[in-house]
Amino acid sequence: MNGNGYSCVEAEYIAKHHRHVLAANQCSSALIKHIKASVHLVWSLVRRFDQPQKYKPFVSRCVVQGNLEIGSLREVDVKSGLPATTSTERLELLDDDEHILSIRIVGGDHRLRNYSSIISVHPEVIEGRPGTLVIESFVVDVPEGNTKDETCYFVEALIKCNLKSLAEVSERLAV
Ligand code: A9S
Repeated sequence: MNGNGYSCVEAEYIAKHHRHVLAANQCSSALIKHIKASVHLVWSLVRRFDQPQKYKPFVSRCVVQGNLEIGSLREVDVKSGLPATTSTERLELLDDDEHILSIRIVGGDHRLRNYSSIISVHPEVIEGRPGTLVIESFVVDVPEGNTKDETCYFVEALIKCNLKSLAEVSERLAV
């Protein structure tokens, strides 16, 4: 499998769970992370819509109004040094059977318009032990004055940081 390609298994999960309808001025991509921890442990971190700071390194604070149901909104404050300070995000899907979380960004002082993402976690065996395949996909508007590549590169860099941190937190807890 080359650096840009997906394995058969990954491509199957993407086709099944990571369908995005793209408008003309949007870009989309899917990132993969293999984590040496059980899917139960990784999902317990990913599913916490109310506490993204459990693993997301850029999040400094998160407040959810009401309880965790489809349509709930979270106010995310992010750390200094980023081209943003806040993001308002809506819970679109939280499936504890298929292990899929989907959110939509509906507000904030950043430049990600019409951003929605899907993260799914799948059991796999890594070096003979329980592991987790994480897939995170997104779709977002390409801002005026930016190219699709620039936009994808920016978002992919952030998501790669999130997934690297998810792996570190999960693997530390799995010891
Ligand atoms: O947190 C995620 O799941 C993914 C992204 C791309 C979040 C990005 C971000 O929170 C910043 C980190 C603040 C960067 C938002 C919404 C906008 C940014 O510019």
